[in-house]
Amino acid sequence: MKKAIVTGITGQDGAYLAELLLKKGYEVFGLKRRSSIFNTARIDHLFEKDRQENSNFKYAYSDLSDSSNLIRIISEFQPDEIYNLAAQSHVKVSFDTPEYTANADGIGTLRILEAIRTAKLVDKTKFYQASTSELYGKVQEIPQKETTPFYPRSPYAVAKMYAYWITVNYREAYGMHASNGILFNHESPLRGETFVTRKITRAVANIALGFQHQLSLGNIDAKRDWGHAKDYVKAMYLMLQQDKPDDYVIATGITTSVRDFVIMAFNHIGVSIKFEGKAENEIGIIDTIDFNILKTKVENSPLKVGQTILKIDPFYYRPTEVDLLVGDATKAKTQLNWTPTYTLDALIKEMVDSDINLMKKEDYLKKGGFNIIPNVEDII
Ligand code: NAP
Ligand code: F7E
Repeated sequence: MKKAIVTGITGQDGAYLAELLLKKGYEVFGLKRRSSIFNTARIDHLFEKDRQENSNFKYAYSDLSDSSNLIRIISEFQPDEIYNLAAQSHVKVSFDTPEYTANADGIGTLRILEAIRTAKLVDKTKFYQASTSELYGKVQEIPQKETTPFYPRSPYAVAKMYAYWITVNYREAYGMHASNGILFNHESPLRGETFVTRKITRAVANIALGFQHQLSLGNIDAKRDWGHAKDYVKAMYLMLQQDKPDDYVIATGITTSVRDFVIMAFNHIGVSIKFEGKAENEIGIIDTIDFNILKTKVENSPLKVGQTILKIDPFYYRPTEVDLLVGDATKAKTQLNWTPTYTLDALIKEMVDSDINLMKKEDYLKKGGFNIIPNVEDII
């Protein structure tokens, strides 16, 4: 039985990757940092048959800032594969916490690589680094591929740039099987609520149900290449099954603006939007409602034509923005035999439907109701 360590097990990708590896018969050891509240919702289902001695899914407390802990865990578990998914992964937050982001996202990767060396597992343990399309930042080429020069535009991207190159360096210096997946944005119903796609699909659900009146966004003209996280964790797994380590772009090759994502998400519940005004004064207003569609999603929705459901709030602007990302995944397609299976339309449908169901659940309202008070919504 193969053994894998997954850092960032409580995150979106950690949850999907753990599920995939368990299905493939792996023993999975998830690493989780301490939290003051329960935050294992994304992986609780993996524990179902668990808290039993013989479960293939276990986790331990760990933090990328703690090398002795990483050395101990890696030495004891002797993994065949390590997937380093843990990170302070929010680009805007990295401008507020640049030093912490550098420590966790940059030096954290070095700590794992050094732990592999210290544990004398250089020839046994294969390593995956969660690199990112944010490395391309102010893009030097369209579309971006493995050979496109990097131009990071945030403390997050600069930290990830260190992690990218230290992974390459340990591969070249020590012959480690260490690979970078340069993943473009990938989303799902499990996406963190403060990333733009989930913020939008959650708002569509809340607005349709009458729990929230408006959605506040920053730069809606930014363009991203959005795929489904389920497809992207398969690519991570495939990289570590290759005879030789390498670096791969994982992307759909299609770019869409945040504005168009909003339009598509509302269209899914039968609502079309028109935009008025410019820059900070731009607003989104309900233009038409197809009640036949809306009724199938939310009965008795209070939505009305003419209602303002979107406003621009400069709070969400970034000091330096990444305007456009679109990836060329030809190398992954030819060498890993990887292809994305979800269209953006299918991804949005899944996310909006999932959020409507989530918001409708009475127990969710009782437990997490504070999350959907409009004023609180404004800060994410
Ligand atoms: P995510 O949902 O934000 O999950 C990040 C995980 O890292 C969480 O489990 C988080 O724990 C953990 N973490 C944060 N700081 C830590 C620390 N100091 N020590 C240990 N664990 C820590 O991110 P994701 O979307 O799953 O992304 C996975 C990885 O891929 C990240 O490295 C991200 O930067 C990278 N990436 C993501 C995308 C994307 O579009 N999703 C694209 C390219 C690269 P808590 O649950 O306690 O916060
Ligand atoms: O922003 C714009 C924002 O935060 C996307 C992370 O997983 O992918 C992610 O980073 C775009 C940006 O993702 C809001 O300015 C407008 O242009 O969803 P996001 P991101 O910054 O692309 C990469 C590949 C990673 O590696 C990261 O870990 O949307 N935008 N208004 C907004 N963004 C947010 N979050 N909130 C807004 O209100």
